[in-house]
Amino acid sequence: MFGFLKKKFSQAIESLSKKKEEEQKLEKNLEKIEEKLEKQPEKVEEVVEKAKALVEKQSPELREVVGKDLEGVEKVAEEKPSESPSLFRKLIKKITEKKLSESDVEPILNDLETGLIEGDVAYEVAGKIKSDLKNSLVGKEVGRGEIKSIVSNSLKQSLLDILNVPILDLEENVKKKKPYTILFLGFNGSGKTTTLAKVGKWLVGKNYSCVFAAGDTFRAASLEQLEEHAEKIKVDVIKHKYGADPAAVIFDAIQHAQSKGIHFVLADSAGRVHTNRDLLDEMKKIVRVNKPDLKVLVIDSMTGNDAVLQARMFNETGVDAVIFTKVDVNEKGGAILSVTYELKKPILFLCNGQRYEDIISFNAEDFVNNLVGG
Ligand SMILES: Nc1nc2c(ncn2[C@@H]2O[C@H](COP(=O)(O)OP(=O)(O)OP(=O)(O)O)[C@@H](O)[C@H]2O)c(=O)[nH]1
Ligand SMILES: [Mg+2]
Repeated sequence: MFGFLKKKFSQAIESLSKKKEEEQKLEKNLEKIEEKLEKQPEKVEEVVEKAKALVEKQSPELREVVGKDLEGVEKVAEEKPSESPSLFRKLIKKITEKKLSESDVEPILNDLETGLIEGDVAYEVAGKIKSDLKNSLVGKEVGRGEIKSIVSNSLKQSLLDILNVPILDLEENVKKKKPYTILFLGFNGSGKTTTLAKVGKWLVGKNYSCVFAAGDTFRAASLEQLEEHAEKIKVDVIKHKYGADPAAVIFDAIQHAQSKGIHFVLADSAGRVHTNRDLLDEMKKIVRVNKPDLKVLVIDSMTGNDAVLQARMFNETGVDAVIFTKVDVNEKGGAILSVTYELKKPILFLCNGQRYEDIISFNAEDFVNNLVGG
């Protein structure tokens, strides 16, 4: 699950850490030879040679800068040997400046941004992650051994910020409103009907009563598909004929639930009618007539960048929460970040398979820890 994004995040953490870790290793080694210089300032020539060799071996890119300074140390040592250790100390500091600089992070963050876009993260969101990281890293003091956790914590914070949306608790909500009607919206094939059945099973498992409303009267076999699930889960289905008005079907289901004291009405809907405009008009009518308590947009997480367009389109009816499906077959995962950033609505569940039990309550921290590690 989300292997692609995980890889991009861990590559960025590794690259950002590597440079600092190398500098810190060099610092440690230089400190050791500095101790020698303090004890025996007359050995300056030997110490400088050793330092040059170390730099050459560990950070050849620093050769030019450090080379000149080391010669400076040697020169001072000839005239005033007592000052050479402090000069050497200054040099170590210069090499291993503890603050992260813009040039340390910029190229790595650019690579991360490109990687995120390849992973279906919308441009705007990838840009936000990049600038969050830059703001929290540049100028930051980094102690030895701290760099990895600093980078990964900054990354986690940025992702949590994107996923910082209200939490939705169906069990709390049904205490206030019964029956509680949930309308499942989304494009054809996104997983509405399967997800509706999973949610039904999940609720029945918690001892809530449910009725299904067969609000997809358009697609061939949609009624049979819903009835099959209802039979397995042992809940009633309210249905009309194919071609009937879905708003009327859902209306009847709500009446049925009211008269029987049922907790939840789970209303299916069509994913495709003649045009997207017709589909939206149909959804708007359902909403107008039935005022569902929760309009849940079901998005196939494999949709890629189109997911944001879908979200915007369905949000014309007012989306209250989102469920992402097929995360079991999704390597990228960017759609979850992009859609949540766009809609700022709760993620009710992630669905990770075709069985009833393949449904996970969403927890932003678990999700982020899974992506970033740790
Ligand atoms: N791997 C995987 N497959 C899923 C998941 N959710 C749904 N599917 C499959 O996706 C396909 C479409 O699911 P449906 O529930 O029929 O989708 P729908 O949105 O109701 O489709 P329409 O009724 O045509 O609009 C089915 O084969 C499901 O088994 C999931 O989380 N993981
Ligand atoms: Mg369906």
